Amino acid sequence: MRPEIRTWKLTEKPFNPTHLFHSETIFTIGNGYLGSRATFEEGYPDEIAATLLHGIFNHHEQDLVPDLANVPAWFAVQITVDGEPFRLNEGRILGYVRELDMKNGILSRQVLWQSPGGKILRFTFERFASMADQHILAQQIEITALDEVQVLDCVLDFNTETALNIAYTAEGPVLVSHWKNASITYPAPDQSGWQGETTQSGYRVGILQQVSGADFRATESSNRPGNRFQVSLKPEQRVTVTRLVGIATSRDTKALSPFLEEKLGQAVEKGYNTLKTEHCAAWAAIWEDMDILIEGDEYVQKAARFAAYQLIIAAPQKDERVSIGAKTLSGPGYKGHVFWDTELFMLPPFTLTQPGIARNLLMYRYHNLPGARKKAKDEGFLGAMYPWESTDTGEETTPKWTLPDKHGNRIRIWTGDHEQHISSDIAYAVWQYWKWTGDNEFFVKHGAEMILDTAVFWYSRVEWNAKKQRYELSEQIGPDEYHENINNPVYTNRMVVWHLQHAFKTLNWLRTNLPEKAQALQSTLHITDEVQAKWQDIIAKMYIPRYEPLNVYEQFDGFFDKDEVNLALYTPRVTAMDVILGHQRTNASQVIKQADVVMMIALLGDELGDHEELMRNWRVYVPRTAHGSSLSQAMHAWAAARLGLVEEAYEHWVDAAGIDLEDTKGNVRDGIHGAANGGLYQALIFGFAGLQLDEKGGWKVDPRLPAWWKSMTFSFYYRGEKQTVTLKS
Ligand code: IFM
Repeated sequence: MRPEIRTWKLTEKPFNPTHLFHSETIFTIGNGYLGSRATFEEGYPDEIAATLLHGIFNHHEQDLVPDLANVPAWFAVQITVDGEPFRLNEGRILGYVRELDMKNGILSRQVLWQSPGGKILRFTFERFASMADQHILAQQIEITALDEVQVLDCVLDFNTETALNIAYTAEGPVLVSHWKNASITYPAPDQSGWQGETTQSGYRVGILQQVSGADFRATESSNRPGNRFQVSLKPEQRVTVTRLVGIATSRDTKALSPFLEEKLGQAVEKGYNTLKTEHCAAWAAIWEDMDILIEGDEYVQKAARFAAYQLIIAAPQKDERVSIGAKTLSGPGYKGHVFWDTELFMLPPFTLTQPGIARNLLMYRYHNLPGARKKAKDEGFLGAMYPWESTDTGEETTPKWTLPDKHGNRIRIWTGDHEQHISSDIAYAVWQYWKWTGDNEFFVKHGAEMILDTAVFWYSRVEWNAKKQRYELSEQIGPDEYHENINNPVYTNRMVVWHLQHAFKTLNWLRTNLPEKAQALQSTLHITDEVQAKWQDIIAKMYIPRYEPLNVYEQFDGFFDKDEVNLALYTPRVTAMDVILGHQRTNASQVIKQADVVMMIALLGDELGDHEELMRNWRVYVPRTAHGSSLSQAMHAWAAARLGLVEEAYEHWVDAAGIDLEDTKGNVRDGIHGAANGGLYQALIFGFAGLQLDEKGGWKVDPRLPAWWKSMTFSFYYRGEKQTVTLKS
């Protein structure tokens, strides 16, 4: 295969049952409305079959927190060949290839299989979630008999048995269903449908299918509605069947059934091939803006496309009430909850290339200001304090406890209480979006309010240390979550200063351009003279910890008093350092979970100091960082590239790419690491290419490309105008 084609494809060949969970995740398809894991059509007992729709959260009574409710597998197929089920663990696999065509968002599998009874058949499965119409799913199955088959029996049904989630109960994980009032319909011999309602939140989801290509009849099953056909096949005879599915929720329409019928009717009228052509055209338009071309490095090229692919399939194109969970829509990890992963990792690539999507993601936070205000109020503060984990209500949904270990011990999770930097992270994303897009309409109506009300929160949150004449923050968690309930995390304290500086810039811009709006916001958000005076004071007197013996920022108060651990001795390592050392010992050590001071370097760069200063910090913090979070290495790649450490940057970038592609952390089964992929994209654009806004109100690049890259080409939008840059090394 030519490299150009190879870099667009993920290929699994031969079948590798030990990698099933990994492959199920990385071969996920989606269209920004839903994500559907690449589990096999015929289904296997241990698979994690998940089709997840944005916004369909439900809080199961047995669980600690809400979850994205898994809907039935829409692509399920039960095939029997002369009475013997087609299964990869029975008979013989004579040939196998699974492929994800990332250019076109199409998943396919070909299997040459011999039944236990000796019949050889060739199966081709293909499916996609239409990027042209988010309510349409499509599948085509081709079965060729190489021996005579008396009865080929095929059932194309909805596997409702897969529509289960894992609930983390006090007794341990159990499988639960989020559905009630399920109804099944068979509108015609070649149609069937399923609808269900989530038990607590009351969302309705419906799927309706039409199958063609054979003489179908309804299965009439009460738990696996579908349609079936039977044929006899002579050697080399082939049967091709097509399934088109309409899918929608009560979030889309009040009249679910008519909506589904209309959608499906339109799809049937177009037919599979036209739908596929439209789907591919929609993908082509996205790649026009989002593809990064890297000549001279096939691995990076493919990994960059993989990262962008995973972001694209998870990003809501039309919905501003949902956002992207940490594990995208590709698995059950973190229950679909939204963290800072979105604003600082996944969103910026869209700010540059698909501003409409970035706007949707920011609007999700805008619509959830009431949840953030509630959280601030509940904790005795003013303004808006965004939750660490967020779902559809915008309220704090971080679980308070981990699952019990084998001795029944649970650990308190403090992030929902103390990881407060997220409010400034969101403000940072709003500001960057505004600066790159020039979307004044968004900024005036929504963005300014988010920046200002979160700044009001900090006004009420910071603590004045009269003895030391400075503002401080106690009981915090910075990006490095190995150290909980610490004081003065430098990342947070410094981001607060950045935040308040930009609250003033926001107010000043409004005062100059829309004085009435400035006035209105000041009045509704209670930004009095006293508040502004204190903001000024905080900017001037916020404590930014330094560690003088090394002349560097101090990650938090007392960080260097903790035990030093030589991380080099703990390599090679697949187990996270907090698991190796245990929770308490890690807490008592200088082992850092993820980019923290380095994260600050990536975001604020030379605002923090000159090259020497940043290098000193880099040299101190990198050897102490265990990369226990997938968010870490891409930020290191970005920061290293800016520091001119190109080879180190490259190593970090490739390690970050391996998190999903090679499953180096061993947890891809739970879903894609959305932040790692967003970080990879940013490390290429902001790190290696050095794209940045310049002081004169334009943009500039400052490339630091690895010597073996022949060129790097990418596009982005600056104030509505598309820019394309080619850099040569
Ligand atoms: O938001 C992250 C955090 O920074 C590290 N732990 C996992 C979270 C979700 O990805």
